[in-house]
Amino acid sequence: MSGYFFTFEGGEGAGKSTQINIVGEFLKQKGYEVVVTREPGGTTGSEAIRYVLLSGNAQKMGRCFEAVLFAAARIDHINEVIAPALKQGKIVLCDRFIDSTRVYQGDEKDNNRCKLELLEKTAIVGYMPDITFILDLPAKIGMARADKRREKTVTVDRFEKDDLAVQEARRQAFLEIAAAEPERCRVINANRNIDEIAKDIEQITLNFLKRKNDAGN
Ligand code: T5A
Repeated sequence: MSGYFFTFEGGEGAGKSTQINIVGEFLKQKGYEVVVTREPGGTTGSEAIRYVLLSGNAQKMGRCFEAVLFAAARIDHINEVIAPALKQGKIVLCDRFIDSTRVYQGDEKDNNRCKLELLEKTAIVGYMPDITFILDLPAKIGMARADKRREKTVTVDRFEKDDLAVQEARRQAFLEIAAAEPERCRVINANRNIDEIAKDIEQITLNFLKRKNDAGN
């Protein structure tokens, strides 16, 4: 038996963590076994890499170096958390995955696209998400939400420091991925209240699971 793999993507403060927790609880109440996890992170080794990346310590080594670190964290995360959970028939909900690498570590001129594609294939060994929810909202609103959330924590991470134009370009890059892969990606208007967004995601998730159930897999 194999489970299902849903990822949540979008810019800073788009509401991914908020929605993943709501949908996770919703699915548990429906009787599904659910694993909620995140990238970079999800294992001891990957959380250590997360610290190196988000503190900005790897920034001076360049985008390629950072991309390799994200991929290394992903390999460990897949081996230790995602693959075992899917093999046990669980639903895995992951906060960020391959699309974040494509968007954040890709450069504006797509110079390193081939390298990133190769790195992605090597890291995920076929573990593609069944559905990717792309939470879309203007970068300015997302950054304001992230600023508000941060009041409860402490520091701005390496990628949150990038200016509004960079954050808005990332939003467009996520939308381009969604347009290129409509089977996998669902764009969710995240510029609404939390409950409205959750209802959409829950409906899409239930429809998917029903289709799979009806098809006998
Ligand atoms: N990264 C990651 C890469 O560069 N490459 C990669 O391959 C990967 C995997 C991760 C960073 O690493 C980069 C991208 C990131 O910069 P992170 O801390 O995990 O760092 O960053 P985010 O995922 O961006 O986390 P955020 O917390 O900033 O964003 P979320 O999870 O999208 O937002 P959330 O749910 O925490 O909400 C933020 C605030 O808004 C409120 C929440 O209550 C919270 O206070 N909120 C809403 N307010 C109004 N209306 C709504 N609908 C709301 N939804 C949430």
